[in-house]
Amino acid sequence: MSGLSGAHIAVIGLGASGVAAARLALDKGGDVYVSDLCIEPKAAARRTDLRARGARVELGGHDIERLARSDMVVVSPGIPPHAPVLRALQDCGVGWISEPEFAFRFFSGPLVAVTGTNGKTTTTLLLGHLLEEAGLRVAVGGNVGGGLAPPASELALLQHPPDWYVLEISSFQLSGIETFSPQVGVLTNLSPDHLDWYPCLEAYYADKAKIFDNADDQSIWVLPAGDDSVGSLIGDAPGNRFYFGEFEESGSHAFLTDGILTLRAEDHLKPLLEAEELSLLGRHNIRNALAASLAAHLVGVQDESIMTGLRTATPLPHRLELVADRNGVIWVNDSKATNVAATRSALESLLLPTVLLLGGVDKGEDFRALVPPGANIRAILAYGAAGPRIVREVGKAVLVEGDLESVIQRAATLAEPGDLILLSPACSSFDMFDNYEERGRLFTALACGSV
Ligand code: UMA
Repeated sequence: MSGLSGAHIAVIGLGASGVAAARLALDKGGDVYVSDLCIEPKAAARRTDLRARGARVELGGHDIERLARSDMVVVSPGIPPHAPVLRALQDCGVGWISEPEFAFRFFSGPLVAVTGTNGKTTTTLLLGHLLEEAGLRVAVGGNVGGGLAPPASELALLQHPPDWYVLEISSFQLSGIETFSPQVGVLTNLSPDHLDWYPCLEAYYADKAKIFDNADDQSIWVLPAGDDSVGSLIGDAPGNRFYFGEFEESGSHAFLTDGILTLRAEDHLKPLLEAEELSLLGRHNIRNALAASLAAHLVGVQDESIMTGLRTATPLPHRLELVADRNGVIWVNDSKATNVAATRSALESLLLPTVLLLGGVDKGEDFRALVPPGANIRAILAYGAAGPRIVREVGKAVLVEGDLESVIQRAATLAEPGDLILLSPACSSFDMFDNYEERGRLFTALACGSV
């Protein structure tokens, strides 16, 4: 898409995506209208900035008539399909697109898109790092958030187009795509999530499947090996499929052999790095590293460069992050684990006796499968809105009333030297915090004894 001169572009939501989309639309010559339900000071500051750039901005509501008159409506991912504003647009027969779809129309270079239930951010950022280590100019962003990387629309504003765009894309963002088509698509894994948002698991998976919508014979897909649900998701979408997994399976291209991350290229094996040398904790991070290495290999990065990149990769905050080692007790912040699969995977990776902190917003997932067989559990403390259901569904769990600070104090009294205190809540944070980062920061500060 070359420009938008004079086109009426409406942007719904004034969060990070909305601001970036509005700035991109203005940059391309659009006549921009942005609206948001919220009237908080942060939104007011954003309104001032966007007004100064030439947009019309309305807080405290959405003008449906005006939205319906627009040539294009760009929706922020945090606005659910059942939100009154989207219902009203649907009733008027007005369609909308998601923010990454809008950004994609202005990308001028090839794209790797990374989706999946867990591990998206780690895989996206690690892949960006591997490409950078290879001397490529890379624009990394999308759903990542947390100040670690910008929304897709900001990447579309870059003066000098990169060699590769690398974008994390969520199911909410995929739900509003039309033309979005990555050269390389990575699917990290699939498991239940966001059941407070979707009417059923199939609806969540259906949005994930949209990544394959615009596939052609040249598309490259990096997929977890041996996962039937992924097989049904991709169906008969065109393109070439490459598989990664912990174990070597027939037809897989990235796996562990004798504890070494290994790629299969044509008919030879290329050992990359001892898994123990990887600075990212946990078995799931081995899978993320295999997915990122395979994607890097497929876009043409030399194996030697991938080896260097894996060696120099650093852990991300809030993802199995070791934050303190005090009086013989290790504290691990895994606040980003906002679903059952992520917490289960943390418990599979950590072998020390664990005091697990579990709770937050109840997203409707089944907690009964949360503790894997053989997990080394010292205690499970359940808290927050989901606390009572966790206690009913997870053996050993006890309810702790009060805020996260009270939960942490209780955990500290239960942990013995040699134990691990793990915040891996399996729930989102919105009952007590603005986001999982704020929750993780408080845990870290308390773990370090600095509050
Ligand atoms: N709003 C309305 N009308 C409504 C409902 C909401 O105006 O009816 C407004 C809210 O008042 C708010 C704005 O919409 O101001 C919220 O938009 P948003 O939630 O989309 O916020 P952004 O800051 O744009 O963040 C989004 C992603 N958030 C979600 O998908 C919930 C961020 O992902 C992402 O980093 C960012 O775009 C840039 O791409 C975060 C996330 O938690 C990290 N993602 C989920 C996940 O990873 O599991 C999907």
